Amino acid sequence: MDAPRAELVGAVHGVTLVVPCFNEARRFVPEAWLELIARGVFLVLVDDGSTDDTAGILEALRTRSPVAVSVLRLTTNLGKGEAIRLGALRAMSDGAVYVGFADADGATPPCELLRLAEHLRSSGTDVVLGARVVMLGTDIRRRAVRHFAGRVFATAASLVLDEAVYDTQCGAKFFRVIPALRVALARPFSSRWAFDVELLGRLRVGARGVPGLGRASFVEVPLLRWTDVPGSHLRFGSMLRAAGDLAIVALNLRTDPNWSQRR
Ligand SMILES: Nc1nc2c(ncn2[C@@H]2O[C@H](COP(=O)(O)OP(=O)(O)O)[C@@H](O)[C@H]2O)c(=O)[nH]1
Ligand SMILES: [Mg+2]
Repeated sequence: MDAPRAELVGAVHGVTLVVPCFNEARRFVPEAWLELIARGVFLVLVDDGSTDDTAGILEALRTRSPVAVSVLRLTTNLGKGEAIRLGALRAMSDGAVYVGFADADGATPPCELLRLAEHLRSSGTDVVLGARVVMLGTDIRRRAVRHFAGRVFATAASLVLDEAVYDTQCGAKFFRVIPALRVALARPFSSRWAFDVELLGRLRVGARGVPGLGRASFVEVPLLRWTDVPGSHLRFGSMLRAAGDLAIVALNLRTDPNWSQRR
């Protein structure tokens, strides 16, 4: 069966995509990111303390496209969540209207990233999450073990967030730059392995003087294509730690003074 076709939509302005990169020299394909740049997307490439040639590869892309690409280099490995948080802070201080993030391995193709960004721009919602829903008409290639582990995790994450979220862990997400996002990203995540859930929770509860986002501000958009690219850094132990992190996120949310007032 042919893969479903998703056309590249026209230019989407004001979008900066943060790409966390940890030892991605072999999986980072510059051409894919150039497709996004050609559509007006800005990139913040975060080298998360890589020890391979990631730094050189990211710098080469920046040299090819110095206006659209910036590189943030972390000297030690801080983990995906912190890499994304620091990249998003950079994007926001550079004036991004919408900030997204996507995995460096190209699991979500450029046309799908553009479709998510366009959905955010045109829909009036504040957060758009890519969802890897395996159904007729989609081409979602994920190893069975990751699929089922992901389903268990997403079910637990939904309980933690008290919201039915199908896929909290998809690497492709876009956010409107609004005060709730700024406060959600203002301090480091307490969880290294469940930071996506922590971020969604922070957006729901807000902070003093900044109301959290209501349920209607979030939408999940099923992806037409997604591929589990070989060479993952995630180990079985990380999955176990993610479960522990979820418990911490749940506790933090339940003890937040704004939790009971969320809309
Ligand atoms: N696992 C891991 N990924 C990181 C880290 N820092 C950044 N990343 C990035 O997170 C993204 C997802 O990584 P990957 O290993 O493909 O995880 P998977 O897709 O969940 O199997 C990639 O862009 C990585 O480069 C880190 O410390 N650990
Ligand atoms: Mg991956």
